[in-house]
Amino acid sequence: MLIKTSRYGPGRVRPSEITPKGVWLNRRELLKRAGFGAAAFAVPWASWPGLAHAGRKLENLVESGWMLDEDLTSLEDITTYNNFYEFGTGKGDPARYSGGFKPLPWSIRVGGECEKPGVIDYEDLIGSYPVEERVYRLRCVEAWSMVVPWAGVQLSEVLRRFQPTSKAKYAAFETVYRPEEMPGQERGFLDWPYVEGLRIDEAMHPLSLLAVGLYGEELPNQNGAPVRLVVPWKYGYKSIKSIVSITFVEEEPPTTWNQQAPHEYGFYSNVNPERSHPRWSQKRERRVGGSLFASKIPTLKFNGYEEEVASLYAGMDLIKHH
Ligand SMILES: Nc1nc2c(c(=O)[nH]1)N[C@H]1C(S)=C(S)[C@@H](COP(=O)(O)O)O[C@H]1N2
Ligand SMILES: [Mo]
Repeated sequence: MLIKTSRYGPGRVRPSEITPKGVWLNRRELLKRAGFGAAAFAVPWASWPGLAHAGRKLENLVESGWMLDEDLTSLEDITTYNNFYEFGTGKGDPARYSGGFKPLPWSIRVGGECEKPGVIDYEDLIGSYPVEERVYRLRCVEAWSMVVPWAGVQLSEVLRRFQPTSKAKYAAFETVYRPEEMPGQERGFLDWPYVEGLRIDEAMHPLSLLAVGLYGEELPNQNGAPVRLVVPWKYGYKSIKSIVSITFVEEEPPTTWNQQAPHEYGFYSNVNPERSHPRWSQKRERRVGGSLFASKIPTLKFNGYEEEVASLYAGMDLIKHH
């Protein structure tokens, strides 16, 4: 089942190339194309077995130019095959063990090198900025990938409100620390809380998304409720979940996986088939949910967004700065 948008060719569709009605698929249509009938659309997540969080339907979703003409990964696969070590290291652990996590109410502290440090409340976030639906690939360093219909707010729009100063060279992100709700945090899998960082121009790039939902509903716990980052040209682990703070800083901030294994995970972590990882080839990837016998597909440089983001790294050695 392929979404026919041959007019735009394979791969990403650029906003400038589309007429909103031409490519836009409404949610009902998205679900159908992902293999759900119209009936499935009416079933709230609460009644799905094994799903940890029943999300509200997001109102007023805005059409977006950032779509892909690829089969969407099913909601079930997106919500049962996760990396979220706060709930365990197994792919099924986040769906299984995140039921006690209470994402709402929620707010994010924003501070550091900015004129107007403050707090942004979740309801304010989804109420004051356009919440866009964007279909992105999530490419994990472990050589699997998914195609996800995210809903989210462009990160740059939110960051601008706090007026970063000229000293804001990077943005540092932090996941919530709540061992009583996140059983993995009782164990030493990683140094908690999980932290990530972007260079400021990466954070301000229009592709960078603060995701608040998928398939038109609020994020389930296992996918990083209620707010997580999605940076589609970087490996999945840069997309930090359940964010409680964003800090503008002058120096490159520490990142969890880089601290854990510096030679395996660099600060930039751009999807790059040319730069091998000691344990997983980065040349090809397996689509989650596909047949076990399906052949792997080639991994694209910058996950397919070379045209949009390559200029951010002009002159940089991306093997050294991996
Ligand atoms: N806080 C936190 N964020 C995280 C992780 C994590 O363990 N903890 N795992 C990362 C990794 S390795 C990947 S591949 C993606 C997976 O996102 P998904 O479960 O929504 O597919 O989340 C990233 N964000
Ligand atoms: Mo990952």
